[in-house]
Amino acid sequence: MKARAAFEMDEDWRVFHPNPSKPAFILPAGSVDAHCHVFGPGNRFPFSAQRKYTPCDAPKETLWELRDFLGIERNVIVQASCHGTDNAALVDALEDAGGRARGVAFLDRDVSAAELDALHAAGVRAVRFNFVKRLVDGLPRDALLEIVRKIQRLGWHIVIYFEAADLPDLYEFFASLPTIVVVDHVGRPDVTGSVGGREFDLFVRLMRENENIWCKVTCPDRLSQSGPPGYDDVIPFAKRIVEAFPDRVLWGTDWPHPNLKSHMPDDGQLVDFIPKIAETSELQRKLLVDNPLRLYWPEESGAATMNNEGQQ
Ligand code: 0GY
Repeated sequence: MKARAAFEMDEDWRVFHPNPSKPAFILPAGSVDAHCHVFGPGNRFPFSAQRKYTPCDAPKETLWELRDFLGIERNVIVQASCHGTDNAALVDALEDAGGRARGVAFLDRDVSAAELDALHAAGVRAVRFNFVKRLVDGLPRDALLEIVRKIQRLGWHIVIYFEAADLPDLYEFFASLPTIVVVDHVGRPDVTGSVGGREFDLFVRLMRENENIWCKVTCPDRLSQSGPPGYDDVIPFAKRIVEAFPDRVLWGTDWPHPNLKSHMPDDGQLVDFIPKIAETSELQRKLLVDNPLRLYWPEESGAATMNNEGQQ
């Protein structure tokens, strides 16, 4: 039998919360966790040789337990950089989910049509481009565009991860992308700056001028300086986006919270963050149910269907 690699998580790795609290906020029926990950298990799905961190195992079974405990109905599982472009753990989770999960993959530029078809059949609906330098060695833009050309026939969209300080350099490239584009983690603003300041205004402008650009209002735990339980300093940033673009926002837990060094969030508190940034039941329904269904389960969505340029 082929020997499997044994992985030791990084010494400073923080393992996900062992027993999150029950949230006070009751999620509406049909809520989607639109950003979460699975890691390994490493002895079954080895981590990438190019990875920048070695996490703890975070298997699909634990994700399903969290889903059920929090009152979530579906998941969008995002390929994490530690698995590189080997999407096997992601596909395994999607196949186990009985239609209740969709996926976002990492791809090589030479990915074949048959590989894409297999990913689509498993439930993948998007490709992720990561521009966070500490996490990946970036791909050249012509490679990204080659991948974009390949995914368009499947109606997939693009998920981008970048830090706000890098947006000025990336703005025109992002604005030129032809599909729906979903931005991770509110565009990672520096929340010690002003919500009406130049840096965050640039991100708001990107969304205002490009109706195909969506945003995940995720990871207050990752963005906050004031910290748990309330993550109060992140509220104005996420709320501004939810109120300005109610039909283009998504929410997720980010479980198992890769690379957090300051603390490990209680996932129940992350659910209780939602009504602070989406104050009405209509905003909450769009954020948690209507928008993710329209994007990831359009065949089940009651809303008008969209082409993948975001037009209804
Ligand atoms: C996240 C955040 C991070 C990690 C990754 O792919 C990844 O490794 O996304 C991070 O370290 O900021 O999206 O979960």
